[in-house]
Formats: sequence, C-alpha cells, structure tokens
Amino acid sequence: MGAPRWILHLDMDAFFAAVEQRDKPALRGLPVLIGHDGPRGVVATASYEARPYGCHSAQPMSIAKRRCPQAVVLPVDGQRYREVSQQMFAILDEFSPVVEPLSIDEAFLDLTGTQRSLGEPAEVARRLKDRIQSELKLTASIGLAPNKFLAKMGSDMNKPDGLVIINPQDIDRVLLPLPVSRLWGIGRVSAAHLEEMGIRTVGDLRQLSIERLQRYFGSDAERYYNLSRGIDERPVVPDQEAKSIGHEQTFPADLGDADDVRRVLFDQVQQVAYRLRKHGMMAKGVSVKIRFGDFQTISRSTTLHAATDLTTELWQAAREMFDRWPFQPVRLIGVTAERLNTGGESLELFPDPDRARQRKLDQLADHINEKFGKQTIRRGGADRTHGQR
Ligand code: TTP
Ligand code: MG
Repeated sequence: MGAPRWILHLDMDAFFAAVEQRDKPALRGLPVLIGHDGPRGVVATASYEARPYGCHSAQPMSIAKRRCPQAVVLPVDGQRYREVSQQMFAILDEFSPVVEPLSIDEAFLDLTGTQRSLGEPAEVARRLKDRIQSELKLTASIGLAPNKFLAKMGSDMNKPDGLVIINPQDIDRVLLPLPVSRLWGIGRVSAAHLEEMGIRTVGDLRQLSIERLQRYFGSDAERYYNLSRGIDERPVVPDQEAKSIGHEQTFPADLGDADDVRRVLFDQVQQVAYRLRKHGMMAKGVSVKIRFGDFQTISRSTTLHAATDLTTELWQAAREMFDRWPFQPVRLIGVTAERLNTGGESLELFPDPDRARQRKLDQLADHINEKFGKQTIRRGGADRTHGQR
C-alpha cells in the first residue's frame, strides 16, 4: 500500500435546472423540469424544488407533470450547459493537475500530494466550492475521501451544496450501515437477491467469505470484497491520459432529420477536436456511435491516414461514417477520437498548405473561445453537407 490518497469527487447540483434558474431569476425557488415537453419527452433533470413531488431524471415528462402540475418546463439547452461545464472544468484544472471528467457536471480530482502547493485537501474542497459559487453562481456537492468509490458516495450524501469528508478512520462508520444497493454495480435485482439471503447492508456483505462472494458474484467477487471494506485502488485518470476523448448525446425523442443529426455530430466533433488540441493530443482513429429509435447501439470506426487534431479532418471521417448508414430517426449520436498520442507524428516534412490553413483556423477559434467563453465560435461546416448523401 502506498501513501494514503485524497480523492475529491464533485457533482453539480441539479445542473441543467440550476443553470436555467441562475440565468432566469424568475424561476428561482420554483419547481423546474428540464426536458422535451411532448408526449414522448423525458425529464433530463428536476430542480430541487420539484424533487419532493417525486420528479426526477429519466422519468417520462408526462408523469413528472402529473406529479407537479405547477412546474415550469424548459427544453434542454445543451450548448449553454456545455459552456458552463467548460467553465467548471477550467476551475477544476486550477485545483489539481489530475482531473478526470466523468460527465458534463462531474469529475474526480486527485489531491494526493498537492498539500504543499494547494493546501490541506479539506481546505481545498471548501475553496473549490466557494470558487464555483462566486464565479459560476452555482452550487456543487463534493465528497473527499481516500478513494474514488468513497468520494463519489460522499458527494451524494449531502446534496445539494454538500461537503462530506470521509477520513480513513470514518470509513466503517459511514459504510457499514449503508444498504448494499449503494455499492457501485449492485442494481435493484442483485440487491433483492441479497436481501432474500438476509444481506441488506454493506456490513452484512462484509461478513461473507470470498468463497461465498464468488458463488454470488463470480468474477466480480473480489471487487465486492474490497468495496465492502472501503477499498478501491482505481486511479484518477486525467484527460491527457485518456485513451479516447468523446462526446455523445441522447435525444429526448428521435431526431428525424438527417441534417439535424449531422449538426449535432459536427458540434460534438468540434468539442472533441478542441479537447484534443487543449491537451496536445492527436487521434489516429475516429468512431461514431449511433442508436436508431429503440434499436441497439452500434458504432463504426475508421483509421485516419495520419494522426490529427484538425476539426476538419475529424469531421470528414465522422461524417463519412455517419453518411454510410441508411438514415433512420436517431435517438443517440456520439463521436470519439481514439488511439491518441501526444502528437509526435504531427511533424510534417512537407507541410500541406491546406492543413496549415486549417490549423490556423482552429487556433483562432480556440483562442477566441478561450478569451470570450468557450464555444463562442462555431464553424458552419455541418451545413455544407446539405444534400450530399
Ligand atoms: P446528474 O448529476 O445526475 O443530476 P443533476 O446534476 O441534475 O442533479 P444532482 O444534484 O442530483 O446531481 O446529471 C447532470 C445533468 O445531466 C443533469 O442536470 C441533466 C443531465 N441528465 C440527463 O440529461 N439525463 C439523465 O438521465 C441524467 C441522470 C442526467
Ligand atoms: Mg449533478
């Protein structure tokens, strides 16, 4: 065992709804539902005022509205939330050199060994909450613990605006009384099975021998053996070391127009390309993931001639893959840059003037976006594909 680690997990509170309430003061204090307000609409999130009525993420909008008829319903403004998310990540980058993004509003930070430069982890966590409050006018919940599993649990324990610190000596007190369903990977079905055998809490689970765990969980036994003891050695993997960088989006209802889907895909390519450039990475592969209606999710990948971080080259690869699918209404689309390296291959012996021009355009866009708020500038390339299929 190495030196004790300090891992921080941060998760914004009612993220989409909080951004709307911040930007539209008339909505503050009111129940707000974010999502498509149609018969097939789904709730992306509910403000904390709407939650006591039983409204929550992933619920059909019709049910949420029945539970809370006075709620204000707003559509998802993805671009706006991504902008705020990028501002949030820019703050996080100042608080640790090792930041692992998990979703639009959530990240792990490794604070191990940053005491000398940044201060005590508990103090850093408080400062981080203050910064998010003063700079973004939003609240975040934080868990601070010796590992990822406990940190993530902590951030969820006192939402909204929570700060839960789990010291090594507190682990058993916090962990043992929790229902087994709180362990990552144990769903409702497994929890019901375990309950039939009298195993309700993490404490009950800890009593089981590794042999019995193997009978219940097969190859996952060791993970549960460890989790029930508060052990989780997974490292925080910063963006720079990510094997891939991707964006995906599920629509509340199928998107029936190929050009609309292409525009979303292009938007995602721009984000991915921006992140590649920010981290000095080049991608040798691109994959596109798609779900048509309720069918299974499928993906296609391609290998590029040369590793790239150019928006236009990534877009060309993604668009070609997308256009090879006979179009049907789309429920989910996503793009991932894969097989990343740190750009050694980018040294071009015979610089291509068109590539050089594209690189200048990308640099200009990144510069402007960074100076005036990320994604101020978007390129109009997606529209050029109109009618090309
Ligand atoms: P979450 O962090 O899961 O939820 P939240 O931030 O709204 O609320 P909490 O305070 O409990 O953290 O998700 C972040 C955002 O992602 C959320 O605001 C909306 C979006 N989202 C969806 O679009 N669909 C979903 O099913 C979920 C869970 C989230
Ligand atoms: Mg959240």
